[in-house]
Amino acid sequence: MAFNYDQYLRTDKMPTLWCWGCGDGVILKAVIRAIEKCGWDMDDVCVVSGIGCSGRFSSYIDCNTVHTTHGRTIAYATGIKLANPDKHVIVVAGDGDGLAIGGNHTIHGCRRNIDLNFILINNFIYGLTNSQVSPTTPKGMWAVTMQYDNIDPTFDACRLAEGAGATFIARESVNDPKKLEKMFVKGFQHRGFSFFDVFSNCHINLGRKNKMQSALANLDWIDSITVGKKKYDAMSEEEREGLFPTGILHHDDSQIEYCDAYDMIIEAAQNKTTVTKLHPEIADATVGKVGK
Ligand SMILES: Cc1ncc(C[n+]2csc(CCOP(=O)(O)OP(=O)(O)O)c2C)c(N)n1
Repeated sequence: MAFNYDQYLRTDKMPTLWCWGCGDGVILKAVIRAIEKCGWDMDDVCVVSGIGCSGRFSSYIDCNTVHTTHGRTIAYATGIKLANPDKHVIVVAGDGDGLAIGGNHTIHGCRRNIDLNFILINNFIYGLTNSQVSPTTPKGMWAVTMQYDNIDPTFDACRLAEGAGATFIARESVNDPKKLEKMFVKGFQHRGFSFFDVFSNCHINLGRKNKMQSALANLDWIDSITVGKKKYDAMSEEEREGLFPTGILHHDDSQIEYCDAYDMIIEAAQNKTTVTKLHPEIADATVGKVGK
């Protein structure tokens, strides 16, 4: 039987404002299927999105939603999650939203390991505002603000997330909706910060002067720069040039989740003591022998 998306969508908002052939709809459907696979009740799900084409995500999915300010998704989502630790919070941001104006929040969300599901819709450009360069626009591509081609180095968001401390990191593209769905299921079930770098097409604004004006041409290009992690790991440094590994890139269940850590503060305050006295294991080795 065909999957019934309607029960998860605000059908009165259809058709979407996304351009014809946009990958954002593929991601929306994969998220819905993953929610269904996880058995989550939509009343227990909160989707927080930023500003941009990707920001429309929260308008279309029928659950608790917040359409926040540009670059501030993680700040809002952190408050929502801390106040409602039993709810499932999904954050959606574009590459401009999540890595440029909101880059600092992304770093600290990863570092705190708060149980958020952060979906970076990475279309390599500022889509909504018509083709300004973003942190992930590849070096050498044209953008409205890089009329002579982009001179900024190509950026791997997953490596940033790993360096910052995210405990689940995965990448897939809209070329493979099944893999996308599976990735979301795994990450949604992970307790901690899940970082999904989803490569999507924007043939209208990325493609128009980069020789991929059709969705298919843009998707072909995405295909040409992605390779499964296993294959990637077996490649030499030279072979890896210009390629991004896909699949689950990092998964660590050993780190404390931020809401759990925050509970320790409440416990310490109620007992008029400190977190490190109650839970010495929480202190980092760098605390050393400060004589507390
Ligand atoms: C504080 C602030 N600065 C700038 C803007 C203008 N603005 C709206 S969307 C956007 C960028 C969107 O690009 P991205 O985050 O990559 O999302 P996409 O549209 O590609 O999904 C910008 C700069 C804004 N709305 N608010």
